[in-house]
Amino acid sequence: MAAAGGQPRFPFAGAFPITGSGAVDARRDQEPDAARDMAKTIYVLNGPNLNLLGTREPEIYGRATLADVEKLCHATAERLGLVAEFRQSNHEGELVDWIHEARAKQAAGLVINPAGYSHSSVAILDALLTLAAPIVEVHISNIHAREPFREHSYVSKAARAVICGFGVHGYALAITGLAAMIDAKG
Ligand code: CA2
Repeated sequence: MAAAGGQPRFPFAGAFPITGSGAVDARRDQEPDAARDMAKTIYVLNGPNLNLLGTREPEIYGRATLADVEKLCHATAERLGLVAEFRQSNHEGELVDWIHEARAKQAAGLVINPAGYSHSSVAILDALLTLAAPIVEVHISNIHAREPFREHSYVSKAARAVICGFGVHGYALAITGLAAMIDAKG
């Protein structure tokens, strides 16, 4: 997990009760019922060709399908008191529209695997830069250990954190980290 340049390394560190004193639970207990009961929505967006996950290149991407990843994201989000809006598109403009939707609906955060658009899309970067909510970029493979053109991601500039190389488990890690960022913000 790498924090983006210019950001504090672990801005959400305070979200974890280090001593086991139950600090987080204590703070939640003080919140009004309505606020506590209203689940926050996060968007989980997936770029081109990820609909084919599990059908080829298992040595790079594993055998899980996108439906498996969706289940993992819903389960992880639910465990953390969040609701995941999970989507995939092969079209750059549709991904941009969904980022605008996340902004309009005041999503609490966004996880994105921009897939091939990571390495080419200024349009997706520009859309992400309009979001105030935290963004976590995720890649199934380790993009730094592959072809040189995969090493650079335009999207990373807008991301609070980047996760790569953990396989599809990276989505669960991304949502867990995002939840801590959201919690730290209050
Ligand atoms: O490692 C990742 O998650 C990537 O974002 C996946 C992209 C690739 O262009 C990025 O460099 C890294 C590729 C998505 C295509 O995924 C498929 C997986 C299995 C079968 C077919 C496509």
